[in-house]
Amino acid sequence: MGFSTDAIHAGQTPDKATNAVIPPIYMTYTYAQEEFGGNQEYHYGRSQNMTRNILEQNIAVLEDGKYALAFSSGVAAIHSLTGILKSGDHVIVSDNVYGGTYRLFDKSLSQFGITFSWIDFDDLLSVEKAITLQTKILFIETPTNPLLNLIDINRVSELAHKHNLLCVVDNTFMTPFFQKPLNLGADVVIHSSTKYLNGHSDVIGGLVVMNDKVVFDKIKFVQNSIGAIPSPFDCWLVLRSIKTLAVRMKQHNKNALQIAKILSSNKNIKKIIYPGLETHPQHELAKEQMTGFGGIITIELNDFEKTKSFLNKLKIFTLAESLGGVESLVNHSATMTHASLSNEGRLKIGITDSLIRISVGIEDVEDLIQDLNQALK
Ligand code: P1T
Repeated sequence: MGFSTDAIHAGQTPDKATNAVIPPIYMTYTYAQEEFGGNQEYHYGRSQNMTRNILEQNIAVLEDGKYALAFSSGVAAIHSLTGILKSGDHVIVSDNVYGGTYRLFDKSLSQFGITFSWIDFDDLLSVEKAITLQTKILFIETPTNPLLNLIDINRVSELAHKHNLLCVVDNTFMTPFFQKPLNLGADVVIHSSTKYLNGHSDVIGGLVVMNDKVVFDKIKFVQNSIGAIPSPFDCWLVLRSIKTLAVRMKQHNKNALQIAKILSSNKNIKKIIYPGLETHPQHELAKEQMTGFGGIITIELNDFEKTKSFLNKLKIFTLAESLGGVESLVNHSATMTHASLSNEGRLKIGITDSLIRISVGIEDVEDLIQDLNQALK
């Protein structure tokens, strides 16, 4: 099936009770036991919920995976994945990831004896050198948040498998519409479904997709043990939103590419990063492992004062954390999404105080261009 056909139908047969075309929101947390000691599938809502299961089946198909699990947020998905580790285990992470992922690993999980190395995955030799007998996971985001560095999923997966490790890819920025990490060799895909998958800035959610039953069983056990599950209503909203994922992603991509090209020649911008521009150092890799370039553009202005004034002058672009919604947002990474990194840590990877992440929405592009131009002036 084509992507949109799957997005609209996968996992969703008419409801058995009424033939409802749209899956119902199974708003129940317990299920009548047909007989004492019986062996039925549904017992308790933390363990099983039909609306959640449908969402899980849907995203598994879209990512070309066998199994999926849904969580109450993207970080809950990441946390549950790392719940399969034990004290003493080691994870190698790309040096630029979402600030909340950094905080979870560096400030929270490290307290439980799990160790993390932060490496630039452009240099796979350094990654290999950092592997120890305790290493269990290579964890990457590509493109990274907010610097839009690309990481070669194929090569990282090969390295992971050479050392018997799991290659985990956070695919939030691309979605399976533009990038399918499992087909490039990755073992596990992570999503913050809060972003493009839901796309309407009204749900917080996370998803994990994989092919290996052993890994699935372990994460499912953690999901049930810690209870980081989404509500049936949130699952239903994400399912509904995924039906339009393809049309939204095409428009995000089209708008962003047009805006990136125009901003490239704006003298008030010191640096512009967008994988769809030929000036992006990994533009060739972008064309190889992605089928589009996404809706995020990162720019650097000349100084902090001009950055503040630019952010305050925008009218359509809203200054807010998050990305991937139909409405355009701007984010000041240093003080917002990546505030949990130290000043030095941010500067080391290139998140300066003049860096702005633009999430290009699907409004009329002429309005977006005009808004950016007036604020840049
Ligand atoms: O917010 P939550 O649903 O928990 O998702 C966490 C997360 C995971 N992975 C990536 C790549 C992300 O960008 C995020 C969340 N990011 C933002 C809130 C942001 O503004 O960048």
